[in-house]
Amino acid sequence: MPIIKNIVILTGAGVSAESGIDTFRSAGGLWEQHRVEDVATPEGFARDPDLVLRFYDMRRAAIQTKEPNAAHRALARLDAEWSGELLIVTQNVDDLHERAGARRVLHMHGEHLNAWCTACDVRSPWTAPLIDRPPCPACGTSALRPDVVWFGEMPYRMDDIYAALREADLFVSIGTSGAVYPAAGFVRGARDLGIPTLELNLERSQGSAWFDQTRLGPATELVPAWVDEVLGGA
Ligand code: BV8
Repeated sequence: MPIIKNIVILTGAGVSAESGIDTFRSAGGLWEQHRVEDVATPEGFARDPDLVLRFYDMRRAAIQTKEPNAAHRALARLDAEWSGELLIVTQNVDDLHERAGARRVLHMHGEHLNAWCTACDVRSPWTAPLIDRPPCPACGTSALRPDVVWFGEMPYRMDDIYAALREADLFVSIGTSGAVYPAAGFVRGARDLGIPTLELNLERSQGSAWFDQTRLGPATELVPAWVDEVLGGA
């Protein structure tokens, strides 16, 4: 078994599903209730800002009523006890990784609990609705938008993610369908770098064929067991 020192973990909506946060593509999921192009694109925001602001106000309020689950807690434990490099790259815009205690977390698609001012470019911590066009805490302009990466927009900190992947000895993907790029391409990048890859997911994903190993089941069972294994072997 090769020595594992540096780990990159990619998480998606599936890691927060058991906390009661809707995933995107599951039956009754977010994309069944809303047209992606209407609520998660800059064009949709330009066309109907109220529709988009209400969509994110609803989700921002909802996550504040949810709690981290055993998968979030297990990853927070790994973060606290792992002496090597570790980066939790999440596609999720909720704050459950951090509320579970994880620190080495990178939100590549943004965060619900920030508001981004399109006038002064400042991102401010935000828990309230944006529909009433509140003033930006930094410049006072009413030009706030959700701090999330919409389709067609560049994800955050891609250089940091690729740098961590280049140093990684293991790439693990948890609770993601592998439907959205560039995140869905990380497993192939890891393979090309000769890095072992592991998938933990409820069902096979669009990327399963690219993983060395896939374990199927709920994150609250698979993730604590995997963390025990890794720390047990540490
Ligand atoms: C970009 C924030 C330029 C907003 C999101 C290449 C090929 C084809 C298309 C493209 C391409 N490159 C770019 C594109 C276009 C596009 C794209 O990928 N389109 C898709 C639809 C084909 N990508 C973009 O536009 C991206 N920007 O490309 O910029 C560029 C190019 C190169 C390099 C740099 C930049 C921006 C995409 C980001 C959009 N914003 N979120 C918001 O949240 O509202 S994406 C959003 O959807 C999530 O963040 C996430 O990324 C994605 C949803 O996926 P998942 O999280 O996986 O959720 P899903 O519901 O799909 O699946 C859940 C999984 O969990 C399932 O597998 C299920 O089995 C499992 N599960 C469920 N319950 C459990 C579980 N597992 C374990 N336990 C459980 N209990």
